[in-house]
Formats: sequence, structure tokens, C-alpha cells
Amino acid sequence: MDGPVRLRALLNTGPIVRLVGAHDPLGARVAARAGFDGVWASSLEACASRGLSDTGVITMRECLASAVALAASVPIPVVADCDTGFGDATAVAKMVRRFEAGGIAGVSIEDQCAQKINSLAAGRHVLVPVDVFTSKLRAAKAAQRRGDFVVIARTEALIAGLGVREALHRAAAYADAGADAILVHNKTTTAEPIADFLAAWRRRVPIVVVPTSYPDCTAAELERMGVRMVIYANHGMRAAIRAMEQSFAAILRDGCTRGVEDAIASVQDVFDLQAADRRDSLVVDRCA
Ligand code: SPV
Ligand code: MG
Repeated sequence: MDGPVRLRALLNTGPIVRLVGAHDPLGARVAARAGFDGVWASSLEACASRGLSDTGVITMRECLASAVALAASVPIPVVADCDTGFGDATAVAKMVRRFEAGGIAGVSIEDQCAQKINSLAAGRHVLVPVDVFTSKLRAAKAAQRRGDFVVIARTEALIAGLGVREALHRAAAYADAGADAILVHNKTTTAEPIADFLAAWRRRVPIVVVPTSYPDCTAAELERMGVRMVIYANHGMRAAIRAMEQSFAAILRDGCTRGVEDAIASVQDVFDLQAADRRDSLVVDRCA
């Protein structure tokens, strides 16, 4: 089953679906090798890896190119974080056709006003009116060609401090507009608002969460609350930053790399990750 088909099946049946963030094919392969069900093409990671802030500065073409590169490099589904959809409903329709044609399993668009800021960043998060966002969702659903492409509607109602009632109101409107799943984002340090949301959620539309700010909440607990998909949005990048910092400091301190050898991936490991691509393996075979 290819990525796009698998994502829809995973969302609707079986255990909670676990995605992890990535911004390049290497990270996506590490995620696939670790056993994640899918990859989240995170806007935070995409921006940070370019040395930019996550404020909608990446264009649709850049986001598409990056997501397509991820999808081409792993057998698991890729969900692209498409921020606010790169424009109005017409832009969203164009976006959906491009991402679908590029082999992306699904996209997420959020109800923040453009120019968005990262959900976890300090600052005022302002949302578009419900009808503006539902028109984007209807355009997205009308634009897709295959039934299995997944459009995730993300509400930032809790992030904006508007409360669980507003989150439920928006989520219901987005479900009515055809969203295949609702991502309810939150930045409190416990999962309580998500639990309250789920206790009142009566629809069959699956719920997705990003528990960055409530790290104690396990996937099993989320599953018991009724969450269908959990996204560990940026943990690969944060792990890599810390590992690089520690290794770089040790190399400068010790004057050699002996002290880091056991902690870093071997060159063979890099070769293995490269060879996960069949074309690379053919090149290796031909050169052997
Ligand atoms: C991302 O990973 O880019 C997200 C999740 O959208 S958050 O960073 O929490 O906004
Ligand atoms: Mg993002």
C-alpha cells in the first residue's frame, strides 16, 4: 500500500498513529527506520534548518519541493505542514493539487491569520473567521483528485486562548466543511484542555494532537482519550542540535574525535541510510 492510501487507513482504524517531524530525506529515513508510522514535514524544522523563523516565510514551492523530497525517500506517508495554505481558497486548491500529485499523503492547514507565527512562540495568535477557513477547506477537498488524500484542518483556538468551546465550535465547522481530520493544537503543560475537548467531541472525524508542551502525556494516554494521531513535531531536530553541540564541544576540548566516536553514527551508518534509496543501491552495485 503506498503512503497516501496507508495514511487514510491508519487514521481510521488500528492503534494511534505516530508521526515525527523531519525537514530532509535523511531525517525522514531515520524516522522510518525507527518505526514511526509517518513523517511530519514541519514548518518549524523547515524554517529553522534554513536559519529562518517560523513565520510563513517559506513559499509554497519550497514547502512542496521539501515535502516531495521526503516522500520520495521513505515508504511511510508524509504529512506536509502547509501553514495557513499559502493564500486564499484558490491558492489552497492549487496547493492541494500539487501536493497530491507529488505523492504527499496529506496536508495540514491552520486557521491562523497570515502572517502566522509559530504556535509555541510568544506573541498574539490571531485567527481568521470560521467562514474564511471553511471556504479554504471546501476548496481543498474539491481540488483533490484521489479519495485517499487527507486534508487536516488545524485549529489554533486553544493556542490563541479562546478556550475549549471555541475549539469545539471551529472543529465542528471544519468537519462539516469536509476536513478528514482535525488537529487541535495546544501549548499548556498538561493535556487537560485536549482531554476536555475530546470528552465533548461527538463527531467521527479523527483528532490529531502535537504534544510538544505536554511531554509527560503518553501515546497510550492520548489514545485512551480518543486521539487518533500524535505528531512529535520537532524532536529529531532538537535531538540533533543537542547532539551536535555536545560533540562539537568535545572535539574542540579534546583536540581529537576519540571521545565522540561511540556517541555518533558511524560512516557505515550514513552509507546504510543513503543506500535506503534503491537508485543509490544500483549505483553502488554498478561501482562495486
Ligand atoms: C511545526 O512543527 O511546524 C508545527 C507544530 O506546526 S508547532 O511548532 O508547535 O507550531
Ligand atoms: Mg508549523
